[in-house]
Amino acid sequence: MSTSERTPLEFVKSVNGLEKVVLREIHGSSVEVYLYGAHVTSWKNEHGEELLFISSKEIFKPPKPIRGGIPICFPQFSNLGPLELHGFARNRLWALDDDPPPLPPDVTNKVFLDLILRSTTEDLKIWPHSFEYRLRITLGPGGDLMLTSRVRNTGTDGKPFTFTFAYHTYFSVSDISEVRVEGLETLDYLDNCQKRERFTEQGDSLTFESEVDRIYLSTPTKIAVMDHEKKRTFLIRKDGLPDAVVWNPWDKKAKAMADFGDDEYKHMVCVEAAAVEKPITLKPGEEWRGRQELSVVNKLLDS
Ligand code: TA6
Repeated sequence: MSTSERTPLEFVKSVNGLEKVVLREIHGSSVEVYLYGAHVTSWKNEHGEELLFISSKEIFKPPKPIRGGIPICFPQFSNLGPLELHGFARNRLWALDDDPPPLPPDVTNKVFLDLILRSTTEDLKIWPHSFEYRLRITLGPGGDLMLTSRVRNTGTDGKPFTFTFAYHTYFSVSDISEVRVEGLETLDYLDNCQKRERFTEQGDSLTFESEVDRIYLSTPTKIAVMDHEKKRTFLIRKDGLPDAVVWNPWDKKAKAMADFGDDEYKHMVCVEAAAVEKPITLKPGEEWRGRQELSVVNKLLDS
């Protein structure tokens, strides 16, 4: 069924003429998505409270990726390959996907948007693999936000390709010193602050007192981000994405980023559903799916 038949979507010309799509749910929650990067820049609950962080220094000027929201890191996470940091999907213009192949049935009153990115001649020069990347963004009846990615190898050269991936979600938090991440206890992680050396998480939960930039490996499918000051818990459920990246730049790195306020590190944390340690390989005609579901409750839950 086509996007236009199914969902009451609003198209808005935004900063610098960039187009964004607004999804609204009858109870009041909403999501905003830029076609530039298929980038979710806003997710609000039924009371209109913003749940994602966007930098006040963001200028929405391609080819710079948007700082905040949910950047899509594809086909490369970080600098783990020859491409620009986090790949190119986050700074390409995506198109509406009018006739996507069906996905497993959803609850009927969900609002969703289907976007597509195909490799262009220019992209093939820097990453010589033909692909079709379909992204469905769904706002559930309770205000839950689901992102489902389907990547297909459309190459005719008979060759497989390999990629790494992350939904680089920036959650909005009241004060980073009041935040705890649960679900990563006892797991191994690669520490980006220490040359990606491998460590084992020792704490009962992860708290923040300095820069954190870690790739937790083979994590459970459910992770909780608790904001003690707000008495709010974000729940991340993921599928097809074994790893989880946790990032807060802290003060020094925050000051070094032109598109990030000096004190904004206090009000964000990235917890990213990812496939990093074991890159995904697709043979011609094969498809990969990676799904993240975000929900929020206004109390402190156990993960
Ligand atoms: O996901 C964490 C990370 O890879 C960090 O190392 C940090 O550099 C961050 O992403 C932001 O990357 P960006 O390219 O958006 O500046």
